[in-house]
Amino acid sequence: MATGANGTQQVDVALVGAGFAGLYLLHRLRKAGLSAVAFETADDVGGTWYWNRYPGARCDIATTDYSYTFDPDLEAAWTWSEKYATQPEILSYLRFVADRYDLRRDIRFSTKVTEARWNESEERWHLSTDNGAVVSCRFYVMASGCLSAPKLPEIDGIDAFAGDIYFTSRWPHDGVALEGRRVAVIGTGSSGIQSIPMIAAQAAHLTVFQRTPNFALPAHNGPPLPDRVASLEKDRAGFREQARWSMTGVPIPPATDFSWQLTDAQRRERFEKAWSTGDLVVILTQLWADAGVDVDGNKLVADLIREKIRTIVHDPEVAAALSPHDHPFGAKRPCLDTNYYATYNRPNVKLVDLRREPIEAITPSGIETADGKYDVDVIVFATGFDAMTGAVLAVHPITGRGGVALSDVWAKGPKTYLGLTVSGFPNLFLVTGPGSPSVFSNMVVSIEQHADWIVDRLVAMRDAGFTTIEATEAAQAGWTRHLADCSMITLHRLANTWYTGANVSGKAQGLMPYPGGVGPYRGICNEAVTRGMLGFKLTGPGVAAQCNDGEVVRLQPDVRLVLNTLAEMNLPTIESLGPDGARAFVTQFNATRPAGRLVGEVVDGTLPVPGTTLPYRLYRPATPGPHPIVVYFHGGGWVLGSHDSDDPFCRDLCRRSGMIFVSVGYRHAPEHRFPTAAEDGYAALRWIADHAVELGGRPGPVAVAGWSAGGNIAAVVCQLARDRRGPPIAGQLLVCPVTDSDFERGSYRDNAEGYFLTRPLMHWFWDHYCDPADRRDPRVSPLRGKLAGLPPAFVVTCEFDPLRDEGIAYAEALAAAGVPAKQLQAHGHFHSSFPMVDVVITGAGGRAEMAQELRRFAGLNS
Ligand code: NA7
Repeated sequence: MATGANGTQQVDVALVGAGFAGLYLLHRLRKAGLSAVAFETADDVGGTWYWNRYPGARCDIATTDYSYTFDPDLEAAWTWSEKYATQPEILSYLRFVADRYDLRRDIRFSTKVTEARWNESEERWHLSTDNGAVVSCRFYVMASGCLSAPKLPEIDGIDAFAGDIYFTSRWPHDGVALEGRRVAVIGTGSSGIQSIPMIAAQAAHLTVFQRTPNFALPAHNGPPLPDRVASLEKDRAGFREQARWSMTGVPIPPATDFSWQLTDAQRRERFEKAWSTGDLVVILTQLWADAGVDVDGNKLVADLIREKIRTIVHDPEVAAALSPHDHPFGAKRPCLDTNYYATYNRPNVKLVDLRREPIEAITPSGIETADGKYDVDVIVFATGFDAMTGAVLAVHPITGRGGVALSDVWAKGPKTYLGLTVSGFPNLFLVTGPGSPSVFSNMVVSIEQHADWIVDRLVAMRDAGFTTIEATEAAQAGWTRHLADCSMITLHRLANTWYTGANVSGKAQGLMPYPGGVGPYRGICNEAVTRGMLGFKLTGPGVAAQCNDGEVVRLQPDVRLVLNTLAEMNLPTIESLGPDGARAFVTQFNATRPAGRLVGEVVDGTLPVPGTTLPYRLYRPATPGPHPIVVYFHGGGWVLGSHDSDDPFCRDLCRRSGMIFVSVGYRHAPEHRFPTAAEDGYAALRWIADHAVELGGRPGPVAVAGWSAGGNIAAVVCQLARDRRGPPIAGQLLVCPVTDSDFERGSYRDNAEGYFLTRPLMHWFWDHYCDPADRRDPRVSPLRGKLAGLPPAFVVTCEFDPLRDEGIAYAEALAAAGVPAKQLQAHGHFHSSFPMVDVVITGAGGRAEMAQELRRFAGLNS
């Protein structure tokens, strides 16, 4: 650290905050030989644990996991007294860490940075403060937390109140005497739910003003759980490494069974076990795999929690008011409590439901609602924070390149690259910023990951002679899109919460934390580095500038996971297995999938076609019939597949569309070459259409659908039905169809390798099915057929699929021929995305669109 001629303090790195993030950063920077200073408005370390001193404040991630992991000696030197430590104990821990590593000497306490400005010519940040010297730093790091800017309560008349007002987020250090007093608490998030039982035990009377009920689970606090401590102590390094690559930052592998694979009794048993465990990560991830991603799977959990609330709370009206119905469980931060619901059985506690009687004003004597007047001596606001962006923007104005303000760049919502950097703001880093897992994770694990990533970059830059680093616009735009893709997996989009900015009036709305998981996110951050600092521009005096522009993730998040898993399995190529080997592989692969979701009825049967009979599987919706029929053709390159392989897809579309699906087991190549599959398909279509009523379906035109080679057959049978006078077809759903035998389209080149369906595999399929001389026949290349007069079409293509361009070409050619043809060009998806129903969750929107189009074909209301 140096002082310049004008009294300016010169450092390599300045940072804001002396909580978990700031302390670890200081330690790492010092070890890396970088000079650093941290600014902290408080007069001591602790960050969120310095300020949030309200009664009952505790962590809600178990202390075995809510600890630094960077130094095993530190872990050995500290023992937590409880499973969930109190605020004073966590604050003691952070003081212990600050002392142990002698960090205080680099912290300027009671100092607020009032402005940060990037100086273009010096390529340094200039910081003004309200206490002491101006600072010039090469790098500036916001370690200001996610929940550090309290939200204003937005209620009229606060100043008029004659009693005492307290905020949970700014609780007085010497406590508040509540004995004998009438207290109001406004807010029932974590802070309210933790403090209400404690306040109720002290106050003469407590009135809780609840706007939105929240899900809370008993913490069952006590000593640290012996089995967790034992598994940590058995293999500390392994335990920590597992946490770093887990989804939540806590090494508990998520459940893999889906709710529909479990009986009511099994689900209840799992729930009771989780309830008695008292662990948010357990209840959020251990019940069934669809609890966090599917509204039906989620409702099963929510119903069980609401049942618990009814059991605990004696007054049914109060229980009903405490039961959340407006958001899926987990979409809003659930809380861990100690006696929260039971507190409402106390005679001195009253719940006011603000949905029924909104607050009108605060008066000198208390709170007035639409229905009544509540006189109190004390009002406690547990009204939350301007989360994530607020924690950065509220600190001070930050002005980047060209005098641009971060508040302007983020006016319509935060934009970051990796949640770590912002384009236009060189050498600025955010720790657990918007766009990173942050509050969706064990914060300590995410903080350590960010601090390590930042310091490692600074060291690498120093070694290479670079002095500036800046995210590119393209990388940032790609990350913003990836974040939006990820947000489609979870149910967070269905709730108004501080995760989405909905709790602050006028704030831009959108999911801010990264919901793609801690481990996958860590992999992506590492990948940006190993791919040559992808998405960053680096410059320095005397070295050539480096800019490896691009997007680090272009695939949908779950597609990325699937492809990475497949790549790690190092499987032989399908074409190397021979047809029988490939079929055995597909069968074995399918056996590992979860059973498909329930539909009304599944019937296996056979149907006659010239020369043989074919198997079929019929899926009937659970709703009253008769239902319109969809004739479905499975994928598998005319060589592989069966109604088993596409079973989850058929079930999903049957449920969503409310239509009968009849999946046809047409004959395969190479035993039955072209045109057997097409002719089987046509004959089966004819038979199904003729027997619609016997099959329990609605008479009249059927629709056809198919995926991949099945999409090819579906397209072909539409042409045959037109030319052979029937049967009438209501519409065709073609999902990633083969439509042509031209292997030179761009998508064949772009996606030749790496996306499971490869160019060599497509050649192998074609060679087995069809002689080169026959490949221009419209019965295998429908794009080369006559297209006028065909039924309306919905053509779905995927970005990372060799077949993408021929699908698009078919849709365009249909439209040009006057056929109503709609398209879904699914970005970030691969050839198998849509049939992988329970794995590629991001395909759900596309599947919903397909079902809607099928209903439209059938003339059903959408
Ligand atoms: P939260 O979770 O944002 O909770 C704030 C609560 O205050 C919530 O129930 C709000 O209701 C309520 N609130 C906010 N403004 C008002 C007004 N104007 N009138 C009535 N009620 C209001 O903050 P916490 O401090 O409890 O917890 C933050 C995080 O810290 C927590 O999730 C953990 O991660 C730790 P709303 O839901 O907006 O209707």
